[in-house]
Amino acid sequence: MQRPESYWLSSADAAARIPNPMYASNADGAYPGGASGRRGVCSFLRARRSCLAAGIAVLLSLGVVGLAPLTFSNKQEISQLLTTVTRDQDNMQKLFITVDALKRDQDGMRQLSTTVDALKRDLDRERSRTTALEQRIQGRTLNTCPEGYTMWRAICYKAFNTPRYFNGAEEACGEDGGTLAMPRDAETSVFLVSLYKSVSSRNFFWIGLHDRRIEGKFEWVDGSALGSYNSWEPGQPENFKGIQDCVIYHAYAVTCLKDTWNDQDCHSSNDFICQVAPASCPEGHTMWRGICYKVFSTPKTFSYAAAACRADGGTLVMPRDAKTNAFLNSLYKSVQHGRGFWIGLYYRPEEGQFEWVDGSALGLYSFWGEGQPNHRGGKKRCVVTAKLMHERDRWSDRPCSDWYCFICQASPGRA
Ligand SMILES: [Ca+2]
Ligand SMILES: [Ca+2]
Repeated sequence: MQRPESYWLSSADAAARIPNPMYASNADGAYPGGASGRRGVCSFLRARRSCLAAGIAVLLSLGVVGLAPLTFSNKQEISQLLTTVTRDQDNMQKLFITVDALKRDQDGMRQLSTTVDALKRDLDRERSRTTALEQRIQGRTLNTCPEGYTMWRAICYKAFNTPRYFNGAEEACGEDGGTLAMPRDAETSVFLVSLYKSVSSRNFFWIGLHDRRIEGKFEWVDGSALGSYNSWEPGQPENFKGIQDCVIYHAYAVTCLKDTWNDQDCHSSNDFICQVAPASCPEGHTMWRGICYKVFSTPKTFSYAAAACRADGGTLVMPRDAKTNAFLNSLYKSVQHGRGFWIGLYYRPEEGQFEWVDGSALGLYSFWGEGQPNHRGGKKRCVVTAKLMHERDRWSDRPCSDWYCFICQASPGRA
């Protein structure tokens, strides 16, 4: 419902009649009421509109004039600030990317480190396996036969096709450190037959069996009785013409049974079979190419080291060729990681040359380090295989009074 216009007007008038402190200080002093009052207000506003407008204009212009430079510089700063913030944001993003990448790298490094650790463990395992294998190989080489001999049940045998009397054959076997062969069982007998057949199938071969002491009482050359086993050809031994006291393998026979025993004249010339106990090194020694070696880990002066080797039945090592030299280095490294070891080489001023401890000359082979030997006539007269990084296992002359580990060599013994 629309209100009548008079209501609106009267409301406006009522509003106009409310005293306003803002204008209380006006010169008019009071507000006029009713229609005449409304007119008063309008005239009042009209009278002052121009003044207000002018005032506002002045204020605005003052504000514009005063603030203009400020706003401009702020804009610049804000713009710069915005640029900086944007740049910083970019940088932060880059930094985050870098950090992520670094984290990934770190993870990668951790994985790599784990892999390296695993590889190290593998390497260690392989090393111990290699060492174990080397020890097994060394263990095998601890029992070796002389050249040309074949091992059978822990004894070395060799068939010689250089005919000798029984005594001569015994001597030949003795030169190899053994005796004529003593086949005490069927298996060994079978082995010996195959062995001499590789040399000759047409000869007789002496074995270490005889009845030289008491006729008909056969015994082995080590003095033991024949025992229960024998391989006599039927009808043997018959001591033909009363002069047959030594026994052969009948390798070649037309009318007789081949590869059986027969007594023969000891002064007939026949091939022969020798047996030798395998060579062995004392405990703690390693055999290489028929020589026993041992690393001594307590450092001594050259002369004390040489004396220790003599007490051990040998000498300081004399590596006369590259392979022996390399073997000694590997042997040393298998037990020691020190700065080197004495070898049996020293300078003889009276001879003006280096000699081995057995009195032999140095020879053609040497393994001197760079600039070595460097004090021939001075204090440095004894030789080490030097182990420092730059010395690379090469020979170097040092004062004989220095303390080094050492390696001794000795001949293997036969049981
Ligand atoms: Ca006889
Ligand atoms: Ca006979």
